[in-house]
Amino acid sequence: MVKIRSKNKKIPSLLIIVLLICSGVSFFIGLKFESILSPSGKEEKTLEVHENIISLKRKIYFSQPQLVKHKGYFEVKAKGAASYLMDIGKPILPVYITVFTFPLGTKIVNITYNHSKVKTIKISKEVIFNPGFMLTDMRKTVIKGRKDNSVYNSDKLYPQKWWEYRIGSGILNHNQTVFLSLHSYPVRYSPAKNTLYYIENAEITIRYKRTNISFIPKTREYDLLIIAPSNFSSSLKPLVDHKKKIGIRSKIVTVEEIYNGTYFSAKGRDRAEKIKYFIKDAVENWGVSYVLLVGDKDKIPVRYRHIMFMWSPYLIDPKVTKPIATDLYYADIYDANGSFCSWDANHNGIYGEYNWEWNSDKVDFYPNVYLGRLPCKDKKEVSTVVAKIIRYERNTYNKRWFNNLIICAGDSFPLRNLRLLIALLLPGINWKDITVREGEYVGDRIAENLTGFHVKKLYASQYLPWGDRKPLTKRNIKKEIENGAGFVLFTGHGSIDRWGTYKPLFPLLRPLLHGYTSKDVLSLRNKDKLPIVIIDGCLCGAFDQGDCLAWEFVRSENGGAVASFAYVTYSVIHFLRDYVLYDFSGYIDMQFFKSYMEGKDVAGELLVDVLTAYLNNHPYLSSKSYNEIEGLELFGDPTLKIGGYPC
Ligand SMILES: [Ca+2]
Ligand SMILES: [Ca+2]
Repeated sequence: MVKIRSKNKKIPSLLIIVLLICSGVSFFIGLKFESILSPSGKEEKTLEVHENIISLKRKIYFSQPQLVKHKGYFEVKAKGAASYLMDIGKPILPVYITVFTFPLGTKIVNITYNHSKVKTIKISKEVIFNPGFMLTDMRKTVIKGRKDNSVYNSDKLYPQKWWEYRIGSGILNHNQTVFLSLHSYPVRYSPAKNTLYYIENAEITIRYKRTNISFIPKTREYDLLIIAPSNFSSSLKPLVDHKKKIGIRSKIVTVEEIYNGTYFSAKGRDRAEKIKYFIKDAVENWGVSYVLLVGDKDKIPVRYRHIMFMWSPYLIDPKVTKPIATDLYYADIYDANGSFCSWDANHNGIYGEYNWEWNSDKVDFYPNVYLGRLPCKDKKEVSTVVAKIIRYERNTYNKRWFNNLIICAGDSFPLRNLRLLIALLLPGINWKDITVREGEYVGDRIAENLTGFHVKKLYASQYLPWGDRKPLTKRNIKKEIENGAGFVLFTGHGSIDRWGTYKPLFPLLRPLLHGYTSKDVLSLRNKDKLPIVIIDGCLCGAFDQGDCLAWEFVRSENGGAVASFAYVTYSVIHFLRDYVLYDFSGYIDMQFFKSYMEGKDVAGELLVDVLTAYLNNHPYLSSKSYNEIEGLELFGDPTLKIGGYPC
């Protein structure tokens, strides 16, 4: 964002700053983090200040659409597009993203969007549609989506507008921030007229003003708020002392103190809401930006949100529409206006509704604090995890083993299913051209983009035990983790206590016979060579339903992990070639490593960066997207310095 000074109303009548940003990114051949995940395109920025209203102008340039022919369809690509419209059954079309940030308290007055002359291209084949996604629950695979004839038989333009925007409030570099994410659709499609309509540039003008509402804390007394039951306090003391030496000022507040109103008067309709109001008070009065919840669901309540997950004519499955736990509730404190975001906007006592018995609550989603949970059930677990965190931060720096990344992956959806699916849904398309081994595809893209790491690929497609890819066996996973690694990524399918994936063509879960389980984690003896574990797969973080795999890694006494990221809920992935990377868990896997490479090396900040990027970069949020956002949990200390501190 362009910073300007506007104190005492002595504002220059006209201030113009022009910036030129050129980001000529290569796309399509050699997919890079930058081209896949970043707002991009050539831009010009201008800032004008007049009276109390500030006008921010930005001109963005779009590439001409490129058509890639398949037998039956065209794919529409655009150089520099940050994302694609991926609505199920509807045409896949490029999206450009432009993100603006302002201090929270800013009021957006209006947004105008002036685009260049509309040009047309006649096309002889239809634009390819998104045939669906897969659920990464290992117990069942859901395929959804057919060509949406309400779009394909119509002469109306898809999408309906040239642009849309999303606004929310989150945290950026410890400051409460308004994110305004503007999504341009420079190519629109009329199927009945066989015509693409496109624009070459657009000038965006955002008019905004500062308000006198400040979100700067009254004091900067503490950095980290630790919320725990009172009997955990003594076990957490060593963590507070350790953090103090580093310069992170921590405060333990017990849930009893919150409910009793010891520090701030207790507000809220139930215990979870009281905790959330307390976090808000701690942010505003103490300057807290990190929050660590210590305790399982019986000790620190879990907020359940209500999303009709599979709301479609094709499938309504009660198992996936039950309320699902989310700790993002505690982190998303403010909406874009700076008001408390209760997650129950319609005040019916049911939180985070989305098409839930026809109701929906307006939820902001952007996290306003860096939050993690250690779902400990007793003091012993607290002591074990605290000791691991302290040893990790003291001993990991400059260790060679940290520079290893282990990627466990396979063909998340074996070809057996895909051939059938593609034959059914996309007649005329050569399946070999468009399907990939999802997990390994994502793993390879991460490996290509990551610098400074030695990547150990454990892939289900491998038979031979040499080369840079080794077979995905329990023995190899154990061996590599015990050799030491900074990160371990599992990408595939999951359930509460296990993760797994498939060999191409073989529907048997790998590693054999039942996937990688909690029992396998307990057998690890990697001691202080503790990785950060990222598990992409349904439910591996379902801490509300038992000892989930992600928590097993962290609470393990003889090794395991120092922190883990996993889904409390269901997760999905696309299966069309590079589109795997543009949404859902494929996007999130990539974004973890992109954010880390960009310097987000504190666990809670890494998670917030991933979630914020997801929200900024996805114009269309479906119930599936909400699962990705709300389901992603950090099991660990949000202030954890990844890679440790220099001694
Ligand atoms: Ca509600
Ligand atoms: Ca928020």
